[in-house]
Amino acid sequence: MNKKFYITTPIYYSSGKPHIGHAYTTIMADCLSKYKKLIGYDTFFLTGMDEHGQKIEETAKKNNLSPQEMIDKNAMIFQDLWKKLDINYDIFMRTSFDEHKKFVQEKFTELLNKKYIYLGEWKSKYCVSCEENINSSEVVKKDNKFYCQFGHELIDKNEESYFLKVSLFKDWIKDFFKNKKDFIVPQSRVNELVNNFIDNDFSDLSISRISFDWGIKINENPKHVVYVWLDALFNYVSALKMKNKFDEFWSDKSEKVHLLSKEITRFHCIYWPIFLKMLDLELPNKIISHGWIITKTGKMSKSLGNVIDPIELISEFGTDAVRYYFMKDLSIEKDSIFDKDLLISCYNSDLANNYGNIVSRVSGMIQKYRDGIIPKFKKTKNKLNIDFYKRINEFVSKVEQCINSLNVNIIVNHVLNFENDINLFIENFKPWNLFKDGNKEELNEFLNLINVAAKLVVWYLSPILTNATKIACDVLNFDLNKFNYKKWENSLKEDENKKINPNVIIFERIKNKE
Ligand code: ME8
Repeated sequence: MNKKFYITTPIYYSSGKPHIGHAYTTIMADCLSKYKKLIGYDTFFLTGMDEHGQKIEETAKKNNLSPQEMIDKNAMIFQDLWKKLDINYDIFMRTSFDEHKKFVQEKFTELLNKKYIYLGEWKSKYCVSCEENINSSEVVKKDNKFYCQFGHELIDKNEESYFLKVSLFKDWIKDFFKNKKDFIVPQSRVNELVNNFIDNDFSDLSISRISFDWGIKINENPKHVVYVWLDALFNYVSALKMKNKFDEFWSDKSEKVHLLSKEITRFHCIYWPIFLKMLDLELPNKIISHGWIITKTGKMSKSLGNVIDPIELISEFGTDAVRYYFMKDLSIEKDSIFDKDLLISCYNSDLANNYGNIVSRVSGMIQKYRDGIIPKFKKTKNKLNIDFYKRINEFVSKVEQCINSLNVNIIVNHVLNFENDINLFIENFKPWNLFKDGNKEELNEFLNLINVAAKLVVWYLSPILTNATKIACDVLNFDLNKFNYKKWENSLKEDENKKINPNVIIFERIKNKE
């Protein structure tokens, strides 16, 4: 039986259009899902929309739409972007699905029956934009008004509410973090969570609202709707139930990973494990909390007018360039500045000069020296060939380790080093001299080796470069699905007498505008 891998993005708020931050997380989840598939895992990839709550209700009203009209419209806009970015999710989850609503209601009842829920009075400073209570230590006061750390104005809440007894689990969650060191990536976020939230006023969580009704009604008391974060987090499990994949992908045998950025780490790392623990459900294995994409003028925000539209980027540079740049240049650990000039130089150096050039050189040399036919494979004693043989083995031996690190930066660097070594091998081997001297056997072996090396590059970047892969496979006459990277040596024999096609330019260099 294949190993299982479940990856999720956050389900995005349905109150606005997607921007490059949403695109970044979703591309990363898509690549990780495709990488795991590449090494033989069964995968399930979830993305979707968070469609309830006060923010959605208020935004719809401002736009003269009903909440349902707005969420339907925005779900289509997000799905359209994912199509343009070649995102292959297994479910586009929406919290307005009836199955999800029923699931949340059932879990609420279960928590009520287990006596983890009580009715009380909720008094708090609340951020509607973040849909979050703000602790007194985090409130920013300015001109007698109160704001959250992101500059959203806070409102005073004072209403009847159900509470979840999360405070009972304070020691449990701290121990959990202590014992499971690799739960949160990067680990530097753990101290932040413990100091800012767990050791600082960790009180029971208000989990219902009565001041608006765009949410999931609580069966036992329908004037209350479920707090949007409780509703939203449950989607990760309700979606699997909907698709009959729960036993397969939420079991202790499955690797379950949530991908998100740092501002919502608290909900995923503290509250979500506590909800699951209360319900005796499996916990996720890992939360990857990446940094933010910011611009040269700071964090993206509508009011600053510096929001970058992913659709414009795709139409300017193409899907592959956007996917590759995001995966190579943006970091999980820290915030990264999005910069078009960096995208262009990354495109030119890595995609046009390296990837495209390797496919082109291999095809060109096989055309020139062997009329486009891959020669018979025979081992010789040529030292450069022997060393390169070892280099391929070294590359292949680290593939699984790199993919299992779940860090696409590491994966890309691994292939970049290999690409550099392919180019170096060609420069050192000087096939043009052997061709002139008529040294057939060593030249043939060289052509066999660079053909398989190019195939490995194309194979290894196929989860990121969804369009270029098709073109490169066409040029190299390469069927990705039949390729077994661990048995790469077999293809030296299998490819004998195969016809390589003339090269086409996969990535045209972009000229800098200046
Ligand atoms: O928080 N840089 O939804 P959301 C990198 N509905 N990633 C960014 C980003 C940026 N500048 N901006 C957004 C919500 N993201 C909730 C989630 S999950 C049960 C509920 C990405 O629409 C990043 O993944 O505000 C971040 O965590 C997410 O979008 C927030 O999306």
